[in-house]
Amino acid sequence: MTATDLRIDRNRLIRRLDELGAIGAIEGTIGCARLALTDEDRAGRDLVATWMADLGLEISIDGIGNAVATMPGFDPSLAPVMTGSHIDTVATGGRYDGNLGVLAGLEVIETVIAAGVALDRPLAVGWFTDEEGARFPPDMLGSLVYVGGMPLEAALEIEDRDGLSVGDELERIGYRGAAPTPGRVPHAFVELHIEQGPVLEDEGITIGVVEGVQGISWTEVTLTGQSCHAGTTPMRLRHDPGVVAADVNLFVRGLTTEFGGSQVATVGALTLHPNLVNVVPSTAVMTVDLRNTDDGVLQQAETRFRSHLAQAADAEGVGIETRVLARFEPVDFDARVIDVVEAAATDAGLTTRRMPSGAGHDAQMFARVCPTAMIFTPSVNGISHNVTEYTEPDDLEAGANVLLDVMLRLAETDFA
Ligand code: HGY
Ligand code: MN
Ligand code: MN
Repeated sequence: MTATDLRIDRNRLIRRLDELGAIGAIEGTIGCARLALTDEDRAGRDLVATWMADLGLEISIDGIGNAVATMPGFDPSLAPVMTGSHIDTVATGGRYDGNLGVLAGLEVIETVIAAGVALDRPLAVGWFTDEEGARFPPDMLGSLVYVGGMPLEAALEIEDRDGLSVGDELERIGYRGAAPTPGRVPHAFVELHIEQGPVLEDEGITIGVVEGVQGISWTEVTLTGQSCHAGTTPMRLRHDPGVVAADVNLFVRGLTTEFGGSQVATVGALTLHPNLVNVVPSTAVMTVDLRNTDDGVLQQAETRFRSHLAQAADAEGVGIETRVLARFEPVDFDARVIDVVEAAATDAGLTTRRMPSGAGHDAQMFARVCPTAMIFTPSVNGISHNVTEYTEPDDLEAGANVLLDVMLRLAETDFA
C-alpha cells in the first residue's frame, strides 16, 4: 500500500473523541469541562498519554506540561512534521475544540504505523498546555512557551483567580516535565481544528484552508466604587462600578458596529462584589476581549475602549485598575503550507475555501518558528465554547484524512 492510498480509521477516531469527551462530561450534554491543570485535565492527559504509549511513540513532556509524541523516521537527525492542538477545555466546552486536532494527529500516526509506511522524517503529535487561557491567561500559554515566546519561569508564576500558580498545579497533577523549553523546532506544523464559527456550514464547504489568525486583546478591568444601601442612598451620592461596567460593555459592542469588518468585542467575565440584591456593589471585575484581523484597527479599538472606560469611571467617581491578560498580533500562515492543505483537500475531491481564524490556536505560535498552517472542519450551527458543539462524523473523517495527506506531503517537502 502506498502512502497516497492511506485513509484514517473513522470509527477509531470517533471512539477516542467520545472516550476523551466523557472525561469531565457535563451531565445531560455532549460537552465537557476540563479547565487547564484541573483533575479533569490530568485525567484527559493520562488517557491520551496511554494511547500515545500504546503506539510505542517516544513521549516527551516539558516544563510547562506540553506533551510531544514522536514516531521516529529513518533519519533521526531530521526535524519532525508536527501536528497537535489542546485537550484542555473552557468550563462549558465541547468535545471537539482542540481534542480533534490531538486525536486526529494520533490517528494519522497510527494509520501510518499500521500500514508500515516508512518515512525518512519523523512525525509527531502534541498537546499544548492551557490553550484556552480561561483559567491561566494568556491563551496558547503552553505553545507560547514551547516556541520561546515566554520564559518558562514567567509562565509557571501565572496564577488563577484563587491564587493557585501554573507551576504548583502542574506539580500537583504530575505533569511538570523535564524536557527543555523552548522545544525542538519542527520541520513544519499543521493543526486540524473545528472552525467554531458559521462560515463553512453556511457555504456548504467541507474544508477551511486557514490563512492566518486574527489579533487578540484581553484586558481585565477592576472598578472600585462604594458599597452602600440600595434603598436609602440617593442616586447623586452613588459610585456604582456595576454601572460603569455596563456602560463599557455597551460601548465596545458599539465599536463593532462602528468599525464593522472582523471587529468583535466580548465582556465574558463580570463579577460584582458583594453581588447582593440590596447592596450597591463596591467592586466590579470584568474582562474585555477585542479581536480584529487588522492590528491597526485593533489598536484603535483598544484606545477607544480605554478612553471611554476612563471617562465613564470618572463620571461615576469610580477607580480603575487594568491588567493585560493577552495581546497577540494577527498571524499570517506560510503560503507553501496553505497551498499543500488546499491541494490535499482538492485532490480528495473536497470543497474548500480560504479563510482567517477568528479563534486563537496553538498553530499561531508555531508560525513564529516554522512553516505552519491549519485545516478547519465545519461546526454545526457555528457553535463552540458551548456544550452543544458538534461536527458531523463525515466532516471529522474528511478533516483527519486531509491532515494525513498534508503531513505526508510536508514530510517530502524541502522548505530550504
Ligand atoms: O480564545 C480563543 O480564541 C481560544 O479558544 N483560546
Ligand atoms: Mn481550540
Ligand atoms: Mn477554545
